[in-house]
Amino acid sequence: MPIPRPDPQGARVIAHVDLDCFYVQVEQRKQPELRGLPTAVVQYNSWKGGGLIAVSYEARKFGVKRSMRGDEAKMVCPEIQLVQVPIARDKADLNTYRNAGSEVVSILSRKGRCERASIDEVYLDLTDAAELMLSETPLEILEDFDEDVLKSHVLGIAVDEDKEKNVRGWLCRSGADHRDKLLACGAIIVAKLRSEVLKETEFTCSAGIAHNKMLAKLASGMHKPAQQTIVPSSAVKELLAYLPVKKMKQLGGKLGSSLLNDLGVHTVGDLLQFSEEKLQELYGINTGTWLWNISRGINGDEVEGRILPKSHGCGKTFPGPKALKTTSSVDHWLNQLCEELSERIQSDLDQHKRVAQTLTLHARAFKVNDMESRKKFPSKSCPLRYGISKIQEDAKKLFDSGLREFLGSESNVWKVTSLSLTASKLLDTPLGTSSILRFFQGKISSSAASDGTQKGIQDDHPSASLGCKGDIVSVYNDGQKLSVAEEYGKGNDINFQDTRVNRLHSPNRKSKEKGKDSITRYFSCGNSSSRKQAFDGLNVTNQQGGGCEVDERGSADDRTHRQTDDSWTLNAENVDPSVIDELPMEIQQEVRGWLRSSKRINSAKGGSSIFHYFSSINN
Ligand code: DCP
Repeated sequence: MPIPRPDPQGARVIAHVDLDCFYVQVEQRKQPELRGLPTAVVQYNSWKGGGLIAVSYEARKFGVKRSMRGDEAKMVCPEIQLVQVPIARDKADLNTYRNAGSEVVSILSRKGRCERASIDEVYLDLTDAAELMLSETPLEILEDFDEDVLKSHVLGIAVDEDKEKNVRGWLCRSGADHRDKLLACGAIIVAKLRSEVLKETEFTCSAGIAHNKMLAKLASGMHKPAQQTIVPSSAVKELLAYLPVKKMKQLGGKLGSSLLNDLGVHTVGDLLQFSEEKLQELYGINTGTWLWNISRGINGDEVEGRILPKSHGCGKTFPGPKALKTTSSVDHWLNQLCEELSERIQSDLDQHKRVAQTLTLHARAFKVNDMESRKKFPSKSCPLRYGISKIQEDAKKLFDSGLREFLGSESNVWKVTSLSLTASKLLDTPLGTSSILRFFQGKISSSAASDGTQKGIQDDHPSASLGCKGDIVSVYNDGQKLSVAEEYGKGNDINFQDTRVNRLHSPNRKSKEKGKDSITRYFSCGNSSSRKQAFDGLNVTNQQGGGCEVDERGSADDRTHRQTDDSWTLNAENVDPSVIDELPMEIQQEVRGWLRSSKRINSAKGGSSIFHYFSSINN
């Protein structure tokens, strides 16, 4: 349901930047001989030449469209170059495109808050940069405008033969109000960013510059490729008066159809005839107000400072005769998807220090003897455990659980036409915890190897078990439970634990100073569950921790830990800084950073505790 947000006070400058025929540009960069030629990227599917997913502007001139298949495109444009998406694990591999999108994002984010909205779209909040530019350079005196700026389309100004002169006049007219001046600065900034993107990545992009996200997004698609469009406030009414409702984000579906069929509303501007109360009466308070707002170009959505994806997903469709009919074929594909997902979340962890919390399985299926059934295959989620085999195991459980629910008591023959997996709830890890992990794992790996526990070491990959917690039980949608013993890999626990304790108590480590050996006891104390509680206590202030001392004064220091029943409390803010002194310098800095950020971490709901990083040791 759309959420109405009033425009914030004070003018904003928001840009929406969208790469042109993105996958085609990526392929043309790989094969420069394709530049300038009609080109399309086709899906991994040989049927009728494969489905087109991206079409170059040269090919569009011949009438080639994304909805066509390769064979059809060749009929319309015989010289079209068809490039197949890269393939890995028998399915499309979009990594090249994701990485290319990231290159662009890193350039665009130089000038303001940046939100990556999709693989090739970005919102920018350029308000501060525009205000700064305006305060330093009055536009009226600007003479040297970049060619790209003068080629901007400014909605509402005359488009005659001397368009560039008109644009120049609009950009630096003396009577402009502050809002328009800010937009003019925004246009200059965006043109510069676009030319940097071209220079550094060889990709062209188009942009919309307006006072809010909604208008910027509408504008970016108005003039493509490699152009930009500015929406001054004075042009909003006319823009919306002619904008078909279905073109507006969130009006493409049922709501847009209802406006069209029930109210006879064809354009967004047609909504102006309805009062806010009437729209609320018809569509509810939120949607009613949202409709009233958008018809006036009001949209207060913030540009979220997010340049990384919110989740990682991978899927595969099995159309027509390719539908999966056996659990073994489902298992095969789930394994493939899990491998890809595992690689991606691991790379996110390595590069961005983010941990995914939730694994979700979506599937589309039908019952062979009951084709009329409208019952959908239910999506299932569980806490995400790192490591390919764990993800595979969990994905299968999710599928089985979904299938049981989908079939109910009937014993029916089924077919699966799509499978997808998503890793979501990506939380920032406390600063530096991954190098703490590396530190401990380095020790454990080498020791364990000499102990002949190679098998455990392999399972003990840095990715293993991050994110799994004691509360994993009962999280399955259908109440199915995972054994906690299984989660904590009981079998290997003792070896690893002992190894770690021994290493930390190495004779090289002197603990003469007060508090110096306390953290070793902190890590070595008790069994794995008490250690877990101790770390949880560190991470979530006021939570109950494990039965071990934190520092030498700990037993007497009620501020630092308290014993209640058989559990302990540790407030991160009360950790004696001298305790940290005994750690290697690299770790010291990061633990301090982590303690500083503990407030932020505390606000994240379960699953982000430092214990997750150490729990892998026990698997
Ligand atoms: N894409 C896809 N399947 C779709 C739509 C898009 O795989 N049904 C991929 C290929 C596109 C990329 O996403 O290149 C970006 O999609 P856009 O809708 O932004 O379209 P393009 O960038 O290809 O073209 P345009 O210049 O019109 O934005």
